Amino acid sequence: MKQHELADLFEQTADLLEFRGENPFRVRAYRRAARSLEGLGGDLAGLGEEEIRAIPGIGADLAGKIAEFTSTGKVKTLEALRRGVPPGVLDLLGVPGLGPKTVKLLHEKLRIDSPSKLEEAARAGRLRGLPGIQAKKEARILKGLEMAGRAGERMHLGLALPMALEMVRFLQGVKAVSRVSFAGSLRRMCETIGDVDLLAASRRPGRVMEAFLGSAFASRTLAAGPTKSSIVTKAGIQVDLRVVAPDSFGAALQYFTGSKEHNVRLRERAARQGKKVNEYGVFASGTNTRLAGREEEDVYKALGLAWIPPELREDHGEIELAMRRRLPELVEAKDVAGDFHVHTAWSDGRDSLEAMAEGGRARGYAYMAICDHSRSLTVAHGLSVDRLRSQRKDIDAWNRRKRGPVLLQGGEVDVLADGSMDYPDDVLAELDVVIASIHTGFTQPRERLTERLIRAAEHPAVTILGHPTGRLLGQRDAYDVDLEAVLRAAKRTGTAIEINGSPTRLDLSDGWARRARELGVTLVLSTDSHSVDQLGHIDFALGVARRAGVPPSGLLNCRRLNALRSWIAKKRR
Ligand code: DGT
Ligand code: CA
Ligand code: CA
Ligand code: ZN
Repeated sequence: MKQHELADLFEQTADLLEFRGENPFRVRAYRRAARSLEGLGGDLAGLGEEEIRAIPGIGADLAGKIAEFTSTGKVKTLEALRRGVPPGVLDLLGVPGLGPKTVKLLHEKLRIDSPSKLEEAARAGRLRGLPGIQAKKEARILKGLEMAGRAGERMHLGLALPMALEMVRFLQGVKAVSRVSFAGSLRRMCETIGDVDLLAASRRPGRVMEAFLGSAFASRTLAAGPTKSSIVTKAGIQVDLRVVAPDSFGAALQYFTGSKEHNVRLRERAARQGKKVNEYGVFASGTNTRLAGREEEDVYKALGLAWIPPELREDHGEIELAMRRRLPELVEAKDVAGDFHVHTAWSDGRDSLEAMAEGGRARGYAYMAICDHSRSLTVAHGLSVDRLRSQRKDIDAWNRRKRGPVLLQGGEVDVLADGSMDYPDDVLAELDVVIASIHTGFTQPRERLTERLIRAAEHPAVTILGHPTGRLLGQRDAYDVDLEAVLRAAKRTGTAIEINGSPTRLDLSDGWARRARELGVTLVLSTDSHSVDQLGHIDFALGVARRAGVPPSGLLNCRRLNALRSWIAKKRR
């Protein structure tokens, strides 16, 4: 199955030859060979010299290079060609939408030899006026650069998880596949993901690879081997697929879920017990007898451990806890009785209050708090006191229909610059739930911001502090606040702290959620939904809570409605 790798190599060779202005016939020969190889079923390694020569577009010269590649994994003359151009030019050739002719032109006319220089020139408008480059082409180049830049960045769960699930479903439909899972940082529900790791069990790995590489997901092949391949999707996301024998599936799933640090600890433990763990199974070191491998549970059991949920596998003491059978009871999706922090079209949500309620109903929620923005947040159509009271009528009307979920009227009420709330106390008292959030004035000094949040926590009507650090993953850091002091204030005042499940926030982070738990602060999972589909973001909040070791008893969402109401009332008394 090396032909995909080889096809990419030939394709790159054609680009390099074209960049150097070499004979167009040679360029075309490489491109044609690359296309033939891509279209080839079966395994190249099994073919003899004669059969290789019979492939359309492969002459004696290229057949020799293929033979060299299958035996040594590289082609010397092509490597030399690559070494002959500045490394930045190779990067330029990899920018989506930028062909070798344009790269050559840019290099000759403007001495551009790296993506960063190209971006600079494009932004300064220096590309225009080159033959064939107008505003439209310039915009396309900038877009391509942006995509190329993103390829190296970490992505958030909202992008990675739906895509991985789609690929898992696709692989489940492949006949040769018996089991599929995603692994790696995604299975551990890390807040950002470097690449997506997929694992499949099959007795015919070649078939699986063929289906995967030929699927609509793969826009570019990075590596193609008999049991391991890597592709890049159109969105620039790298996906690794490994195929293992069914009786190694559990061991491989354990191995490729990581984290690396967790696996190192596990191997150390195994060594002390005279055992060996790898992606094929657990073995007795002396005799090489296989002790486990088919199921992940068995792998842990063979080492005298309880199965450890993937979210805890970060070498934060979980192996010790598994040994003593003291792992925390982690919250599960079924424990979540409702969502807080749900926006509707009354403020800046996309969907109507009724649609959001129906969405909660479809999720089987017992209750849901509608928390639209407060009056000063005009950019988000924050509700005036009058509109807030009109909304109450809609909420009452829904509740009279006696269709679940019970709606609570809440508000996401802005904490103003001085720490006071954006509605008067008598209005706050009318609300069933109050989330206090900061949306303006992030740049206040640390003491002011900390004071501001503590003052909000001290307000008797405030139930929850919303997205407490204001961070936006990859865009905006947490604001400068003494979170430890805020958490202590939350504990002291009986205020809950939100774990905001919006994949661009995940605010609290897992580390701070763990700290909140240690301090005995009650946490709340919420989605900050602005549309029905975003109600699904509860899974990401769940991921944070599980990584933080939070049990159902630590969450406001896992209480029955009556218990919830009395918890809220207690602070208000
Ligand atoms: P990422 O992709 O940066 O978000 O993080 P991971 O954890 O998904 O890392 P990745 O994709 O490089 O590898 C997936 C898993 O494979 C990793 O969590 C543990 C396992 N793994 C990878 N390389 C090694 C290694 O050198 N030693 C061990 N023990 N495990 C490894
Ligand atoms: Ca990964
Ligand atoms: Ca990987
Ligand atoms: Zn908000």
